[in-house]
Amino acid sequence: MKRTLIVRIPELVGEKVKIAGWINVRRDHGKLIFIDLRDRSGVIQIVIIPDNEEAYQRAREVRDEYVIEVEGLVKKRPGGQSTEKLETSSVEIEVEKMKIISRVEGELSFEVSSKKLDVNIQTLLDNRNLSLRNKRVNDIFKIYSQILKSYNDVMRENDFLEIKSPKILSTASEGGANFFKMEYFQGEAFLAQSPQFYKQAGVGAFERVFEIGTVFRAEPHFTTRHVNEYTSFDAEMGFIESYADIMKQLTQVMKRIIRDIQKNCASELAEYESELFVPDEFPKIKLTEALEILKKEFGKEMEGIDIDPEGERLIGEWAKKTYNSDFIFLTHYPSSIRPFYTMPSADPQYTESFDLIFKGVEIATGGQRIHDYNQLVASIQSHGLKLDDFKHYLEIFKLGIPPHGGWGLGSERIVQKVLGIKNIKEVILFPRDVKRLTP
Ligand code: AMO
Repeated sequence: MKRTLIVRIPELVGEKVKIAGWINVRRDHGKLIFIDLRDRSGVIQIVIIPDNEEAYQRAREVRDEYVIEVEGLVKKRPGGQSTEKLETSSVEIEVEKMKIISRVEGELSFEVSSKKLDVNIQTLLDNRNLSLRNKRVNDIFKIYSQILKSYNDVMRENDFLEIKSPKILSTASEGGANFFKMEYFQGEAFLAQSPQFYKQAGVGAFERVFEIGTVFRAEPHFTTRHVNEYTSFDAEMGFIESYADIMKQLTQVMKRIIRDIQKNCASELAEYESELFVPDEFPKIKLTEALEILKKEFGKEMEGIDIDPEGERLIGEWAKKTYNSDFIFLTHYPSSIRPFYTMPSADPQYTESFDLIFKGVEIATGGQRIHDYNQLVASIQSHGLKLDDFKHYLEIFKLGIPPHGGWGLGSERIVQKVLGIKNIKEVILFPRDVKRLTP
C-alpha cells in the first residue's frame, strides 16, 4: 500500500490507508491508546485498541518523536478524546498494523507538540533540530520559503537576471571593520559582506541583475537584528534617472512579497497575529527631516548625524500614526556615513541614497552609485581607501557603464518584522553569532 499524506485522510472515510510520520503526543485512556501523528501536511489522531495485540504492544513502547508507519481504517470521529483541535478532527484512524521506523535516543529537551514553546532562546537554538519541529517554529520557515519564492518571481517578472557572485574576495566590499579575514593558500582573503561590486559588474553585462545570497558580517555585538551570516536580497539596475527609480522598484517588490504571504500563508500569519499596513506608495522623508521629527515629536536628540535603532523605531511609529504605513523611506544620508560608491547629491554633503524602515527596523539600504570612473577614483581616495585595493572593481567603469543603482535587503529582517518576532536568530534555521557556530 502507498503512503497517504495526513491532510488527505478526511476525504477517505471507510477506506484503508497507510500513513507515516512523527509522534506528536501519545495519550493512554483506560485501555485505549491515542496518538497524534504528524507528517509534513498535518496532524491526525490514531487509535490503537488492545484487541489488536501486536500493534498494541508497539504502541505501548513509542514515545514523542518516534517515527512510525501505520495502516488502518479511516473512521468518522466520535469526538472528545483529542486535547487539541486538529484540522483533521472529523476523522481518526483505527490502527491495524504499526511499524516503528526510528526511535528516540535519550530524553527530549522539551515537548515539541506544545502550542508555544516555553523555552529561552538559548535552549531553542541549542536544540535546533528539535525546536524546528514545533508547529509555530515550523511556520516561520514556511513564510520564509514563500518570501524567497516571491522575491525571485517578482524580480524575474521585472526582467532582472538572477546571478550568484563569489563570496571569497580580495577586498572588503562594504569597508568598515565588520569583515572576516581568512587564510587563502599563501595569502589572505575576505568573506563577502555584500555582492556590491559584482552586481554592479552585472549591470555592465545584463543591465538588471538580482541575487539571493549568503553574506558575512563580523558584527562583534549581540543585538536582536544582527547576525554574522545572513541572506541578502540584492538588486542592481542600469539606465535609471535617479535613486527614486530604485525606491519605486523596491516598493513594488515589498508590496508583492506581502501580498503573496497574505494570500498563501494566511494561517501562519494568523498564528502570529500579524497585522500589516501597506499603502500603495510608501512615505519618503529626508534623514534630516526624520531627525527633526524625533526632536519635535519625541523629544529625542540624536548625538551624531545618523539615526540610531531607537530613532528608527520611533520613526516607524510616526509613519504608522501619520500615514497608516508600516514602511517609510529615509533618504539623503550624509556622504560621510555612506560607502565610497554612493552617488553624492547636488549638495555633496549628502547622497542619493536611502534606507527602508519596516515596522521600525531598517530592512534595506540602497541608492544610486557613482558610474563615472574619475569621480569614483576621487571618492575612493577621499574615503581614505587605497586605489590599488579596488583595481579590479575600477575596471568595470573603464568599459562603459550607465547610471545605475540598487539595494541590499535583509531577508531575515523581513520575516522577523512580518511575524513580530523579537530576535532575528529565531527566524534563521541555524544562526551564527559571536558565540554560536553550532548546531
Ligand atoms: P547594508 O550594509 O546596509 O547595505 O546592508 C543591507 C541590509 O542587510 C541587512 N543587514 C543585516 N541583517 C542581519 N544581520 C546583519 N549583521 C546585517 N547587516 C545588514 C539589513 C540592511 O538594511 N551594499 C549595500 C546595499 C546596497 O546599497 O545595495 C549593503 O550591503 O536589512
